[in-house]
Amino acid sequence: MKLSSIIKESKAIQSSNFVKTINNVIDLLDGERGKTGCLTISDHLVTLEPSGEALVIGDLHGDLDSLLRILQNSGFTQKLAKSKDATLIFLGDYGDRGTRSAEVYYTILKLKLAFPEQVVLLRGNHEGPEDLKASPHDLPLQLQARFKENWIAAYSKIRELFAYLYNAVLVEERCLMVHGGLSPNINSVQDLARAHLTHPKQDFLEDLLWSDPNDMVKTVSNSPRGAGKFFGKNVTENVLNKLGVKILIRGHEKCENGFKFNHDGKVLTLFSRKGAPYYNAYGAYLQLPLSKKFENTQQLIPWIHKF
Ligand SMILES: [Mn+2]
Repeated sequence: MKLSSIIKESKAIQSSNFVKTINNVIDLLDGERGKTGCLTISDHLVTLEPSGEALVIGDLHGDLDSLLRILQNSGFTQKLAKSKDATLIFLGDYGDRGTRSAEVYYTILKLKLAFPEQVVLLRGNHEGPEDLKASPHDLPLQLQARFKENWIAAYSKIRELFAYLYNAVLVEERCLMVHGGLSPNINSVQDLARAHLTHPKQDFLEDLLWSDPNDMVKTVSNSPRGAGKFFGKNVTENVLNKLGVKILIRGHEKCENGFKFNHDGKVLTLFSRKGAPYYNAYGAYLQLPLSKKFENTQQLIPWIHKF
């Protein structure tokens, strides 16, 4: 697998091959059950063995250059090829806003196909269910400009893919990773694993994809996003406790420095893209040693890389 050829391919790909690639990933995700390499899959929850290293990448929103830079700077595609306990985790929000949405989707899907047991694709709110569409959602326009009259096939196939993406990653006794945030009534790992099945009766999926930590909120309050909630430190402590983990790693919010802490360091936010329309000064990603136990995300500073 050569990263530079995938990137080159992603810029030249036709609608039919784009659709074929998505189909291959849907088949792959549909068949993932139980133990597969270092991953254990139950419904839409991935549990990771606490060994080796994970590269964690936050929101990309159509920023292909940052994705390429992160993979090159970290040397992680070589690590994936060399060692089975290297895991690449994306926190969701691959498309919309940036101009290279199709290319970003294509690249992450090719990485999943190249290293099926080592790549985890989480679901972001921009990959949400039909009744919770993010706005503005310019992916359809980008696909139209890109694939002309064949754009509808590409768009309906990628919407089909969204329903197969994972809700959360759990590293036992260590950390939880989701795109957005926590739901106050989550009691068990099954609530995470089955959130897409209990939606919309329960608000678990909505909160995992949409919610934001807030330091001024005690429990929960309404979110200006129109979906999800603001959740307070009490919710973070309660839910992490119930899941038997110490810290939460998530994306979803623009960070001026590429990352930020909330809830006295119990929550780390990563934002891994730059440029329009956010214009944050830095993007950031995390290279996490999975065996180490961290009580607080501020202890992760040596493993957070800014660019
Ligand atoms: Mn988001």
